[in-house]
Amino acid sequence: MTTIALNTPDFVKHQTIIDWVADIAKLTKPARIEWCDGSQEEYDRLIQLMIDNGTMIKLNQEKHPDSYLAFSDPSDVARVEDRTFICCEKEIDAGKTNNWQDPTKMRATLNDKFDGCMAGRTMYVVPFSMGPLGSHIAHIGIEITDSPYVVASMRKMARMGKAVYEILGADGEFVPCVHSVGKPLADGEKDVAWPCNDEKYIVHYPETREIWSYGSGYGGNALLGKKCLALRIASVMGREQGWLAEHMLILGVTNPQGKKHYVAAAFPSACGKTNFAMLIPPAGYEGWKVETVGDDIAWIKPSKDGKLYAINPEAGFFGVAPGTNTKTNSNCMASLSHDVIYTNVAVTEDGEVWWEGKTKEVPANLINWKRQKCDGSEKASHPNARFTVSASQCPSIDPDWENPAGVPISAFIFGGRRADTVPLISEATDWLDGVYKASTMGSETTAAAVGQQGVVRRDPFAMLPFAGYNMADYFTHWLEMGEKVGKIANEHGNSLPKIFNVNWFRRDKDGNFVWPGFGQNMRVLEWIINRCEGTANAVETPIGLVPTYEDLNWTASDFSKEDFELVTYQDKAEWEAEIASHKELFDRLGERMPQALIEKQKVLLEKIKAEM
Ligand code: TSX
Ligand code: MN
Repeated sequence: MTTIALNTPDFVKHQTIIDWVADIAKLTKPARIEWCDGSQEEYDRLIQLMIDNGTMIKLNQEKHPDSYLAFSDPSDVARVEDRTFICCEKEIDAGKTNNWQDPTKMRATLNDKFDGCMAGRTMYVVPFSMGPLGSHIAHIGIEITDSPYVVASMRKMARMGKAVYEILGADGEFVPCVHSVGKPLADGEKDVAWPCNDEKYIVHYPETREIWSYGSGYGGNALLGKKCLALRIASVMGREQGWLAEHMLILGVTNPQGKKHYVAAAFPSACGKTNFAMLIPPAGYEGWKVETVGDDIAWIKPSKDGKLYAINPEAGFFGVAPGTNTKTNSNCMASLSHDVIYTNVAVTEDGEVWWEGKTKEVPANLINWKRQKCDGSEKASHPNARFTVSASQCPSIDPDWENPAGVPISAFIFGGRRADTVPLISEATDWLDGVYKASTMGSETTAAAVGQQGVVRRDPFAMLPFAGYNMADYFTHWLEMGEKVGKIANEHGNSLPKIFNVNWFRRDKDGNFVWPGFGQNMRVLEWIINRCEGTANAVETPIGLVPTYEDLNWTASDFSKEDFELVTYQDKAEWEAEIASHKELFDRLGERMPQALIEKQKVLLEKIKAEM
């Protein structure tokens, strides 16, 4: 058995990394090693390689300059939650909502799976920073992968390249990430267009801060900087070090007087996070500006004077294509004007991309995401089809989106997709009330037929699939952050961000949405920032502070007081059932549930019974 040459380039001076790469090569036995430098030349070469291999096609270069379309294996199209593991020493530290496995046992399994798994392939070493290079809030990772698709995507989604090694120096800290599609090639064996393995493992070691991913090439499983590092591992680091790693978009709102506020918002999937992050103010909001810092993840650190500063650890958008159009998100559509990697959308005969909801008309002679001619019997694009694009291409990108100091957060917004019960907007009375609202967040499954009520799935803080530790401990961390940072803030004349709960998705008896949503959400956003400024009114109700019809700005709107009633009414029976179901959630989350939230549930139920 010959050992392959490491060929360590001059720009890598970090012996721990060199030794680790050598160890992984010894285990996975690739045909060659390539240390990525993040250059355009490298990107172009890998794209050409994937075109030659049949992984992707080049799109119509007049309509889509420098853009490409990859087709995945039909079985490798989404995150695999049941194959996602948190391997800490004690099971209780992973909690009821994570798949736990004994770290020693998992190491044996992984050693077996990764043994020779890169045979016949190139092993790429990908250096990346989550967050602006050198930011005190940023963290560095190195991903070893045998997928050129991962390398090309990481270049858009993270700050990738040899400059990362300059920051690391000889002994800087990094999160080691190992990824393989799990499809070794025998001598002379021809590769397939999208190699992957039926058996998948997405493994996190919170204690040693390692990530191991096997069997999938899909973004959420394979771009390890995103969900694995920036959420699961970072949430553990944040708890230890006193900061927050959150599944939140970040946007800035500037009023006509030039006063700017940043808000961070958490929504479960299928609630339009990317659309909200790129909101365009409607008619009547001339002079207002909404700018985008991030659409998926926020890392939030307290400053010495008790303010919370957030960065977007990502450098790009890995967004769901279906449903995106110039009406729902024209900033996003403009971001896609060039340099995009699409995955699993459909393509027209002249090389233009198409997905459900892009245009009203379905183009003739489409090739669907399974590379077959469309006959109308199946969707042309996969419902989870994606675009991967650099955030710098977004017309609404915030001037401070790469500020290493982050942006100060005035408010947190939590929301879900609820046909009933939850009003358009409410404000928490204090931090504990806000943490309660976020921890009991729910969203309806969207597979339900129109008009039919979906099933509510609880998704605390929209973090259920992404917290790298016990969800109950995560609530405690939020409560403790409130206490510690709140105290420091008070000492400096500052205050904690206010916390709000929104629901854009309420329906009437016939199943029609009663709130127009999209740009109209600006009216809610204005009330939120005016509440932060102290210039907007609210009335107290058993479930929090709410605006009256008169408290919202209806300039250039025909939304009536009766319409407003439909999106804001509070139904006593619905709320009694709602609060009762919160107890089921808390019981499910186990013995580490903070007492303050358990008490809050009881108090709320009594309050609703007495006052609603
Ligand atoms: O993204 C959405 N947002 C947030 C926008 C800033 N969506 C799309 C969700 C799927 C990803 C919404 N859908 C929103 C919303 O506020 N609201 C709705 C529901 C809705 C859908 C259609 C209409 C009104 C409401 N009206 C017409 O189609 C004419
Ligand atoms: Mn997400």
